[in-house]
Amino acid sequence: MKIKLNNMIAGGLLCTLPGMLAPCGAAENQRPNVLFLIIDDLNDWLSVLDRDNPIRMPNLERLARQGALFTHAYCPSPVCNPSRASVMTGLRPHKTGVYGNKTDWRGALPEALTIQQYFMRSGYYSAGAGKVFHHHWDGAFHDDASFDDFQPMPKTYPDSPLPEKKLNGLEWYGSRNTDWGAWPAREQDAVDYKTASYGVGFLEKKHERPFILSIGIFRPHMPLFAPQAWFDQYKQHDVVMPRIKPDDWNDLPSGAAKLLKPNRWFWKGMEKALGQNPRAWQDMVMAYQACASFADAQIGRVLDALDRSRYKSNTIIVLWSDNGFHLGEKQHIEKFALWEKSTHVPLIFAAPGWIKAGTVIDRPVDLTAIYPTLIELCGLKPKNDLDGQSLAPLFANPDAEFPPALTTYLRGNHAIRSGPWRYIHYADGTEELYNHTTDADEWNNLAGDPKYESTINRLRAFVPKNNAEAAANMKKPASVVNTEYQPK
Ligand SMILES: [Ca+2]
Repeated sequence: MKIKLNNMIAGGLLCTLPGMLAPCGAAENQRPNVLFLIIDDLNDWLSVLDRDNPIRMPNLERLARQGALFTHAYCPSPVCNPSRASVMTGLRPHKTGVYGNKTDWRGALPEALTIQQYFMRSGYYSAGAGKVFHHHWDGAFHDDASFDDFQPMPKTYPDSPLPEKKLNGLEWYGSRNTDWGAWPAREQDAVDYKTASYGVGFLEKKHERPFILSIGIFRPHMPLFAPQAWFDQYKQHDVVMPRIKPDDWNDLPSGAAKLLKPNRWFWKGMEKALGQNPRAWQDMVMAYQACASFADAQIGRVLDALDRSRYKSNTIIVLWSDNGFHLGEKQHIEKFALWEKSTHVPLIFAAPGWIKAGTVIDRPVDLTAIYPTLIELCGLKPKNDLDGQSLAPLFANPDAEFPPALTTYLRGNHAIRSGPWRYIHYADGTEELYNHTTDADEWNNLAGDPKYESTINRLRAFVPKNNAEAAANMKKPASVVNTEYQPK
């Protein structure tokens, strides 16, 4: 792999890793900046991962062309809070007990240094906006210690259901969490527009110190609201729908049913809604696609600002989504599962002059690799208590050996992604095995077939033996009223 040396590292003291150059020991003001881009609930149905996929993401495609695209990246946990806590602390859920969306991650890990804190202690200025840590209960899960400056998210939904939803007469739409539609009227009023604008404004200013800028885009998280222009990109009559096998649940073990039981409210609600409005599912899928493309456009505004800025050639970019999202696949909507749709996410690194533009890495990896990778890319002192390992060997050689991807949801439930295989081991000992070479939809559970015994034995060895007790949940702040539309 040929690496072009440019002004990003020309001023630093160089050290050579296999196939690459790193600014090791560079003085603080010569270190590269970090643009840390997070998208919420963005799944893998994206043009950046496969040109045939229906969700158009031109700005993610452009970023991938500038750096390294991981085609098989997986979240450490398929839900916001444990995934973000794990990525940002570099610690896996089964080590910390941070398993759920209500777990008080900072209370459980008072001493853990987040990526942002570690960079701050290394001389960086940390700025951020939007949804960086879990955003529930009006920012109760946010971490002030990780930022010198932060712009929180404004409200992400309208005050009441949109007029056309009232006309439909669907009671189910009364929950703002399951709502969708064209809103707000002006793009500038959308929450993610404001978050991206913070990033644009930051990049237009001169900064004396190297910085880590964290931009957390909220869409396509539910509720699925985006301005009308993004709906106009998708035509209702030919919206591409997910593939579903009617008897898909027949070969699932008890562990899957137990894990999913409390989390199928959305699919059940959709089944009910379809009785009243046969287009409800299509409408929802189209809204997800519109919101994802809107998120892409906001990422594009930040990338444009970086391209125009003085930081263009000395900023490392990493983009990731905290978890995937089912749009009906496996008779499920939302995340909360250990299947491909809940766990497969986009991951892109770009570092001008260092990572070869257009690198494609097919090895399965998980997002606990982000923390040690950024440390290595920026030449900071290694941190030895992180659970993941740096992706640097894969930038140099996309076929290099790398540990399988591990995803955990609630205590004792794990998924291993290795080569073409997904192996799931539930807390009750039951299992699933899928071969993605022949079954990308995960319709045929191969666990229990004696033909795959040696494969399962090999994959089972990667399942953690010790699972931390669940850490305590956060107490809901008294100021938080409810999550439904306020009655008029
Ligand atoms: Ca999420």
